[in-house]
Amino acid sequence: MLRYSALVHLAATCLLVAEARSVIPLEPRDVSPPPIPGTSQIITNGNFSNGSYGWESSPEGQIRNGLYCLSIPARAPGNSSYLRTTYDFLETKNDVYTLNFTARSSIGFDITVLTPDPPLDPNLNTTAALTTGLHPFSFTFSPANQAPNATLELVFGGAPAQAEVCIGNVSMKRIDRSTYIQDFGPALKVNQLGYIPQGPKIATLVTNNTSVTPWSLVNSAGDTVAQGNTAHQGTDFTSGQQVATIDFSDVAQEGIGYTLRAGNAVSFPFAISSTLYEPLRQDSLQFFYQQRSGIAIDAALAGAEYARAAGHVQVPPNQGDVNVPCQVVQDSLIAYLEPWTCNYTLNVTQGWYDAGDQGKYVVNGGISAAQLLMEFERTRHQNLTNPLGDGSLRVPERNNAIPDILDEARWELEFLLKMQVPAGSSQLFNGTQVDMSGMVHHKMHDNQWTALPTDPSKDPKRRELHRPSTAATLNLAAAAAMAARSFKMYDSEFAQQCIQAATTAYAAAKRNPAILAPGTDWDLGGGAYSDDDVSDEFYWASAEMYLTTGQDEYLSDLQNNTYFSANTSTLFSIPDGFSWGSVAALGQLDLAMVPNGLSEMATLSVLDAADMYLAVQRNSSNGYGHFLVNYPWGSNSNNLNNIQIVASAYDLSGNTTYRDAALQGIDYVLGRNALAQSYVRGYGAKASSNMHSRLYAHELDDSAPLPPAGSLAGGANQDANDPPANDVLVGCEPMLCYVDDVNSYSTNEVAINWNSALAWVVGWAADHR
Ligand SMILES: *[C@@H]1O[C@H](CO)[C@@H](O)[C@H](O)[C@H]1NC(C)=O
Ligand SMILES: *[C@@H]1O[C@H](CO)[C@@H](O)[C@H](O)[C@H]1NC(C)=O
Ligand SMILES: *[C@@H]1O[C@H](CO)[C@@H](O)[C@H](O)[C@H]1NC(C)=O
Ligand SMILES: *[C@@H]1O[C@H](CO)[C@@H](O)[C@H](O)[C@H]1NC(C)=O
Ligand SMILES: *[C@@H]1O[C@H](CO)[C@@H](O)[C@H](O)[C@H]1NC(C)=O
Ligand SMILES: *[C@@H]1O[C@H](CO)[C@@H](O)[C@H](O)[C@H]1NC(C)=O
Ligand SMILES: *[C@@H]1O[C@H](CO)[C@@H](O)[C@H](O)[C@H]1NC(C)=O
Ligand SMILES: *[C@@H]1O[C@H](CO)[C@@H](O)[C@H](O)[C@H]1NC(C)=O
Ligand SMILES: *[C@@H]1O[C@H](CO)[C@@H](O)[C@H](O)[C@H]1NC(C)=O
Ligand SMILES: *[C@@H]1O[C@H](CO)[C@@H](O)[C@H](O)[C@H]1NC(C)=O
Ligand SMILES: *[C@@H]1O[C@H](CO)[C@@H](O)[C@H](O)[C@H]1NC(C)=O
Ligand SMILES: *[C@@H]1O[C@H](CO)[C@@H](O)[C@H](O)[C@H]1NC(C)=O
Ligand SMILES: [Ca+2]
Ligand SMILES: [Ca+2]
Repeated sequence: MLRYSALVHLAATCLLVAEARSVIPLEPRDVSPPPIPGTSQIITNGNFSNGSYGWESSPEGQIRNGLYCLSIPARAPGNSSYLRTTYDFLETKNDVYTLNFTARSSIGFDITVLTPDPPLDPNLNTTAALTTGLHPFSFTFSPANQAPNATLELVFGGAPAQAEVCIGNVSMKRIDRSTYIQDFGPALKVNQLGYIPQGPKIATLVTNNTSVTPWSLVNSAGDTVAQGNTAHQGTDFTSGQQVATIDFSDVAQEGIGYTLRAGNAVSFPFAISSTLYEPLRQDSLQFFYQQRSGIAIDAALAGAEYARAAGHVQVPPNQGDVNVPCQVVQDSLIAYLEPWTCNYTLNVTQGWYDAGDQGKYVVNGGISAAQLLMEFERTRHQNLTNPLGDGSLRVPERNNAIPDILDEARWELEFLLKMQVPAGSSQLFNGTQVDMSGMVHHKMHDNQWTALPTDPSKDPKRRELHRPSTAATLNLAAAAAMAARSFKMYDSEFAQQCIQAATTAYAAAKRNPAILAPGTDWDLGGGAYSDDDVSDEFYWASAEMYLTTGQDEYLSDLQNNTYFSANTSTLFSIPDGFSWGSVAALGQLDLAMVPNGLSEMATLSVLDAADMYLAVQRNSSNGYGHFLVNYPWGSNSNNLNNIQIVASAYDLSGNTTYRDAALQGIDYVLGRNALAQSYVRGYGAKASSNMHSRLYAHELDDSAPLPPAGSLAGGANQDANDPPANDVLVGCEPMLCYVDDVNSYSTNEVAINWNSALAWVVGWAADHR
């Protein structure tokens, strides 16, 4: 999950611009003239009707029949012959542009078409094969970098003999989204996957009718099987819609193709099934295999369209991840506003690609692996025959006598372990040499952004380790301590390796309790994952170390942590919920779930937290039964993490109020929301399918696949900020701030920590029929 903000973005871009120069030296330039009124045309005088105004060339050319013609010397070197705009224009990162021109040459040869802006954008750096006849060319591209000073350039070097080249009708337009209309789906919103027979079955009708509306439930044969009246609810606060609810919980007859009808509205079809969540339990976990780094993705396991070569195993053009150096000092000055580097390289292969990008971030990897481990551990403490056992997932390790969900988590854990600083290393921090041994690097990623799509094995950028942080160190301690518990009975050697690494990390974090990951360390090819409060990380890590080892040291650290005596809403970060940067709740959940001397106390606090979420769900201004008050970046994961609290309350108490509340909360993610949007690819009649990802950017390039079934979109973001969102979501009500567009990273990205939340929750739901 990557966070951007417009202001910081511009500042960081300027730094980038200052650092990286283009291949062609730039003279001082005019700023872009205002675009042609009424169009999104960026090119001034593209048909040369006003002479060469807006253009410069080498050598100088002449205008003939609306074409600009130049005489190119034979074998002119590189960029000595060119035609380019005289002014700078804005290229918005990730937006969509179309460049058209017509061209011919007296001799057939390839010219280069590029926006040679600092840095040269990889997404418009292509060739056009000129022929003697006038031919139209068209290129659609999405800039990989924010370029406030872009120029368009056609480079004519390399003609085999003296050639006359003519160019005309140059047009470059930003995508026009003015005709976009948000699709709200039917006024009657349901969970498009369906409902379980013994669970609650609630739907929402958007209606201005303040009295009752009759509804009917129709089965796939067209028979009405239940009827009733809506219950008027009033204004749903975060969508602004007037809503009523429909309760058909009494219907338990299994079937597919049910629809609800009320007034003129007909819902999307849905099922009533006791096995409703089983396919999604598997698919939500399958996402992790497909995000794996350092291993070829097997067509037999993932499907032919998802098969790919191993990513980042240092086979060119990859520069990583086998011998990854620390960030170069000049970049560290931007990232930390002070010098930092190290004198070693690490083999940091494996792990999962974080999100739409191909960085690997310890704090986000840690919570994601932890949620998978919790999903596994839950089945043990609930005495369930493990449905996630060996052979249950389409992974290479499906026949190794180890539960597959542990195999999947291990792929990430192996990476996390490799991110630990070797013994005996001192590094600069805050102007002094600090013993960093046993600390953990916060993240590793490209030094610059790559384009969408990018196959991981084709990523040519330098991969770099970033400065260790206390948060990452504690995150590894917590996740590795958890892993040691679960792996003990399957692979004692690995369990031993995990607890050793966790012990070393925990001690290192206590030695260096305030090496914080700063918000300035972003946009050099990765997100910051900054965190200026690590007391919650200390709480989580001490809880897991205590649960795994039973040692007093960890217990006393735990009891001495401010979170130990904090009130429930602080401990559980209510109402937004826990997340990669607020992890105290994870410790508390495990203290409740894993038997120990503090379980009773922790259980009471989980029930207390769940009651607070029940209040959110039952608030009369909440017409959709979710657990959200705000819609931050990745809000679907906030809803799901909150469901994990409520579902855990059911596991701990057996009180079906919590079970029903948790099941209802899931409906939101699968379509019972103001947009009637299922945010899970492949699940539901109107499901997200253009998520932001370098792997799954099908919307930009037919050769890339759509996201795999079971991928979760981030969802509504009340501060949505990206090129499509800025065009089509202006002034949106919070629940409506979503657009299923591959470039909408702020509403539609995929991320491991979002899919881990989905996996835990649907894994839990699949156990309830
Ligand atoms: C050239 O482009 C301008 C601006 O788009 C337009 O007004 C004009 O009609 C065009 N001229 C020709 C000859 O196509
Ligand atoms: C045409 O070019 C002249 C300079 O040659 C410039 O002053 C003028 O603004 C241009 N007109 C348009 C419509 O761009
Ligand atoms: C560019 O050319 C393509 C293909 O001919 C055409 O569909 C498109 O409308 C053109 N776009 C612009 C901005 O001229
Ligand atoms: C631009 O294209 C050239 C030729 O294919 C390639 O060598 C170069 O690496 C590309 N640059 C970028 C930034 O993609
Ligand atoms: C980019 O353009 C802006 C004006 O749009 C200007 O202020 C800035 O100095 C330019 N930067 C470079 C590196 O040319
Ligand atoms: C409800 O009333 C508002 C305001 O008059 C109107 O914009 C909206 O379309 C109506 N909604 C429905 C579902 O009829
Ligand atoms: C890097 O780690 C991978 C996975 O553990 C291993 O297969 C590979 O041999 C290692 N490479 C080096 C050079 O140590
Ligand atoms: C699981 O089994 C153990 C041992 O039989 C028992 O103590 C525990 O209460 C059971 N847990 C649940 C949730 O049924
Ligand atoms: C790297 O730095 C450490 C101190 O942090 C030092 O002990 C070691 O000798 C250095 N190694 C190399 C190869 O320079
Ligand atoms: C950095 O050093 C200054 C001065 O030595 C000290 O006051 C400050 O607490 C240090 N900050 C951290 C985070 O260690
Ligand atoms: C408990 O924490 C306080 C600061 O919050 C610290 O001064 C004290 O030494 C700690 N006690 C133990 C036993 O760690
Ligand atoms: C179940 O939990 C709800 C919500 O906290 C509470 O109102 C109810 O009394 C509980 N039921 C039992 C049997 O404890
Ligand atoms: Ca296995
Ligand atoms: Ca924190």
